[in-house]
Amino acid sequence: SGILAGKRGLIFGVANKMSIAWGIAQAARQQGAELGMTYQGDALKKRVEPLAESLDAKIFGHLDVTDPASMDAVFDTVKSEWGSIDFLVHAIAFSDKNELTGRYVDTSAENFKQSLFISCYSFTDIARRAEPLMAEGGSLLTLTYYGAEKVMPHYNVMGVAKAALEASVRYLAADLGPSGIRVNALSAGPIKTLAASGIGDFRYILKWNEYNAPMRKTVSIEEVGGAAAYLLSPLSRGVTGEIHHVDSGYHVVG
Ligand code: 0WD
Repeated sequence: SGILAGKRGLIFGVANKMSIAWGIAQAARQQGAELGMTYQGDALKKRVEPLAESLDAKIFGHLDVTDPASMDAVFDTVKSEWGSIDFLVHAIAFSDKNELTGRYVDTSAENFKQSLFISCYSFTDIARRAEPLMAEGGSLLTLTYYGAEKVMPHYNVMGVAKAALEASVRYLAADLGPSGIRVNALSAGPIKTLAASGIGDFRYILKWNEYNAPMRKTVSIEEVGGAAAYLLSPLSRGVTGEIHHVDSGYHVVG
């Protein structure tokens, strides 16, 4: 039972127990979903395997969004083993951490291309590959951050990448809506994860949110998971192209 009972979905971007994708995976499982996961490279394989096992999730192997052969392999395996999916979560982003400090204006062309490719284009690439697996309709979800809307200290090129990601949520929603596929993003407040530890002065950002957000606290991966379960489920069947903030209300004051 649960709002995702009888639904099958893929969750990309679990690195460890702190990952937002892990909070989403746990919530989706609690709500009755059957899950598939991937890991990025052998270093994460050892971490992700036991996590997947604890949720009875199937591991579809290595996925690196910059490696088209790994994308082909994962989607081919999902097609042959599952045939179809109901939802997909993209919780993937990357930038050279040397550029997540100092000034945005100093971003290199190389890191600009890499950050936009991994943090934005990969969601479009994944959406295109997921469409044929969602013949009965489905829900695609990505993760974004307030730095897309407002200048946040040190978020720099990631803010530009997230702005592009949020725009692509709207274009994808328009393209895939006629096929019954919804496309949304959760804009999560700051959470201490592996990816976040690369951002300069991240502890200060956490404190700032805690002092200023209407709810006077930061959010947990469980709270992001709860909102994700709703957006992945038929409860949100009238919702697409939406950027939904899960940030203790910070965006109304910040
Ligand atoms: O405060 C935060 N932590 C927030 C994160 C606030 C708002 C949004 N987000 C976003 C991130 O930008 C990202 O899109 O949430 C998403 C998930 O990030 P996370 O949970 O904060 O971070 P983490 O646990 O590190 O997971 C991101 C993972 C990677 O981990 P590392 O840290 O090893 O790069 O994204 C995956 C990888 O597992 N990833 C890739 N997967 C496939 N191919 C690639 C790639 N090329 N690059 C990174």
